Amino acid sequence: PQTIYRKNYTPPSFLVESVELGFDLDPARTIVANRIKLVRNRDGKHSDIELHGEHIELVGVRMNGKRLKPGQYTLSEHGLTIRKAPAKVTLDIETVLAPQENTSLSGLYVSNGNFFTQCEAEGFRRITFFPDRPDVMAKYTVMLRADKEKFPVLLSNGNLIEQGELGDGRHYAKWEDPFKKPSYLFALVAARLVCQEERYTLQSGREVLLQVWVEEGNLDKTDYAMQSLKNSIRWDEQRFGLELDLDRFMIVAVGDFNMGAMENKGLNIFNTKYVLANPRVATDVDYAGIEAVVGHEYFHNWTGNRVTCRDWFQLSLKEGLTVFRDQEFSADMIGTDTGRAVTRIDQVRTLRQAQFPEDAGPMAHPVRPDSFVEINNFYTVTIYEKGAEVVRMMQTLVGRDGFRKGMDLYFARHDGQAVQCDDFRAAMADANGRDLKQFERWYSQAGTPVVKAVTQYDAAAQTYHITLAQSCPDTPGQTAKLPFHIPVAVGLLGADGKDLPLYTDGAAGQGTVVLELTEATQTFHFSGVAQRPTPSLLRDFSAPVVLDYDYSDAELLHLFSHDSDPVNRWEAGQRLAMARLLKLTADVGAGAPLALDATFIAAQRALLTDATLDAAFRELALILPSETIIAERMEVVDPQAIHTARQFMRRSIAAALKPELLAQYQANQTPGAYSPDAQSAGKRALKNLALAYLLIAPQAAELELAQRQFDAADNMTDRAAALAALIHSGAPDGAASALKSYFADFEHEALVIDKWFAMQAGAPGTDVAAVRKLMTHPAFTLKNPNRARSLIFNFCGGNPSQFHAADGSGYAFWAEQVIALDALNPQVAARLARSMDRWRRYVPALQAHMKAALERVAGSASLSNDVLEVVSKALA
Ligand code: BAL
Ligand code: ZN
Repeated sequence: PQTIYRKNYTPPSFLVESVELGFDLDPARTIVANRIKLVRNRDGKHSDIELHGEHIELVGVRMNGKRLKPGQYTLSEHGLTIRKAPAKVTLDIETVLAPQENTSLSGLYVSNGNFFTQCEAEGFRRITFFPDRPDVMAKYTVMLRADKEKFPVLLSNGNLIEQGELGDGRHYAKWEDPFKKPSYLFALVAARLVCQEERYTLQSGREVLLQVWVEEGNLDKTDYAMQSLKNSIRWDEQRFGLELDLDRFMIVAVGDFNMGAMENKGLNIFNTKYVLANPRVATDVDYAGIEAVVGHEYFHNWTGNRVTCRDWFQLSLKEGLTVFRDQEFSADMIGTDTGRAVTRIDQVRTLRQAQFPEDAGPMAHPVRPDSFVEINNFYTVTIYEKGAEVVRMMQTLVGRDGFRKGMDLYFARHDGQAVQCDDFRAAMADANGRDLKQFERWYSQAGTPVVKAVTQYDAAAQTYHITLAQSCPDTPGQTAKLPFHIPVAVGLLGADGKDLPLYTDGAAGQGTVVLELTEATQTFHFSGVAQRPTPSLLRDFSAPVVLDYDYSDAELLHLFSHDSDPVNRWEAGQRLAMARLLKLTADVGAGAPLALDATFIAAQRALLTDATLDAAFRELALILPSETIIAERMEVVDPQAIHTARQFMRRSIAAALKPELLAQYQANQTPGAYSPDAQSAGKRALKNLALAYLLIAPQAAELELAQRQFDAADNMTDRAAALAALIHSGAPDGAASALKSYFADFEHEALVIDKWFAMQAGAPGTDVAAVRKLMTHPAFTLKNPNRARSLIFNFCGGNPSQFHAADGSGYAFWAEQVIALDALNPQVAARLARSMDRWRRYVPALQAHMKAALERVAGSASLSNDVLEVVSKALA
């Protein structure tokens, strides 16, 4: 396969003025008529028209009305080239597709009998021949024709300008998008659907139509998505002065979807997972996900659609920024300081769980990559979540008001354009008179920087010195990294646990100061420090780095009890736990006896029972670092030892804190009607964490408690938590009957059945044989991405002690499934292929099995570029 390099970017030779698309929709044979008006681009290098096209049949092409003969164009498996074209051209291109055969879910496809599209990144070329690149923006008019009985609803981008009957049972609808857009934002839906709709008044007084489209039985699950959409619209007006630019905004839910959702102009297409919710079927986490994803896609309307990417190397320009925006939206919707901190802690956990490992593995890439084989492999946690961290750091450096100024300048300069990550950084710098040149390295250098801190206190001079040294490990293709521009937020705690007033350059008396680390090593001086402080470093996780500081237990306990920064308070607890988990893991490996100190237990107890703290915060602080996060801290990973160590710690906590856990279980009940608000969700989270602990080595009373919750729950959060606790308890009878009744109750709710598979896939008691058995269940199918993810991904990525079985059976299973999925859906297969990224770090016996499995996949015939890129990089 061919590698594509950022440095080889060339402007398009032709630009598109307008596109008129006509669809005669038929699941077996859809005919697409495409009229494109092209003009020669002044910046273009030649006079050839290059149109992308894949997996479609060309019926005919006319240029300025004349049919082109085969010798006048070149057709390859990647597209169509017309050599030496005149400066102004109208092309009429007809293609034929078979949407019902399209299992890749890219381009035009059929899901449950309905038509949907997914065009990002390069799906439009599976519909028609077109310059399918984001820097070619055009106005679209779309005519849809289909059987009226089967497809009563016909939707596309923009405004509905005409509709009517065609005779012989068919009807049509014509849509026009008033805004220029790149082809990846094109969408159509032809379906039997119903909608919840609402007229909504923007702050300016303009009225818009909002719609949420779902299958008939799901109209009782659209309220939260609609509410989230209205909240998003209001939030973007208030925080960024950005108004909805269309008269109509639609969200459509589809059960077969590769991603979470897609920001097509005016016609967002969503995975049902991020639309459908009512208390009976959706958990608190689902509700939060819906709010975040509805926000995310809506915010793309400005950051992505109005200003888009010049090329796919700039993907983080829209994704990092839009994730940052949806993170801020979710935090603002909670509206409290602790609520904000809780969302921040969640972000840090995601980074450590998924992004840091990616940054340290074979697929590591900069936020703005230099090359790729398959762009679909680059919709990563680095582009999204690290990209959002990079945007967040800019806000930390220029301040919230400065950030707004930078956003305003970005839109003033680039509205309607396809631009680069550098343009965003330049707008931030210019609007604030800041030099952000060095900051560019966050976009160009991969890898997670390590910041090593050393402190020194001089009692006589009352001075305190913090020396920060940064380094960044090598990543594929990149060595000898240059220093980053790192904002390090710092506070100093006195013996009473309060923040000391800080006196240093740029700070006079605040509790927190942002140090700007730009050199390899720098020392920062504080004066007027009357006592030896406890440093609270990297507050609010002010940069996506690993902080290396030799904290004593006493210091960590002090921070854990008192830090005014909740994120670092949580972090101190994680450090206390991690140190012990690493020691326990080593002890397991050495066959030494395991023990957990009373100090740690006491700290856990104090936290659990501290009623002054929000339940949501306590729950997060009580979650131990995951097995994946522990593995990342080890040179040589023994997954069984990690699992044993972590389970030992959980059992010890459960045994020592049983009365307190029971008391918290009772104290955090949420009587009354279910509400997904953060306060109630936090209480349920803490209560259900307590339940999970109580079910670790359950007696009859605890099993009964879980069973009672399962039976009585009026919401999915409590029901699923009780079921998960029963499954994890290893008490087979309780779990079996609960699993059975849960399945019977929700047989027709696909998203709930996904949870049923997922809970079993992730349970340490579920081995490969059990997963294989679940795959034979009539409700299982590889073809539906949500279902495949719920069982197979959750096993390969979320059940380390079984996936890494000593005989390599988990890896053999993985190889089989990657190959099977690849034949259906390469994008989803390539995601699963990533489960083996870190194979070189495992104990030699496992490494050998992993390598064999990787080689088996790499050697399989007719592999997609998607999977080939992932496994080749892993083996390189
Ligand atoms: N643009 C792909 C889906 C998303 O990030 O919103
Ligand atoms: Zn996005």
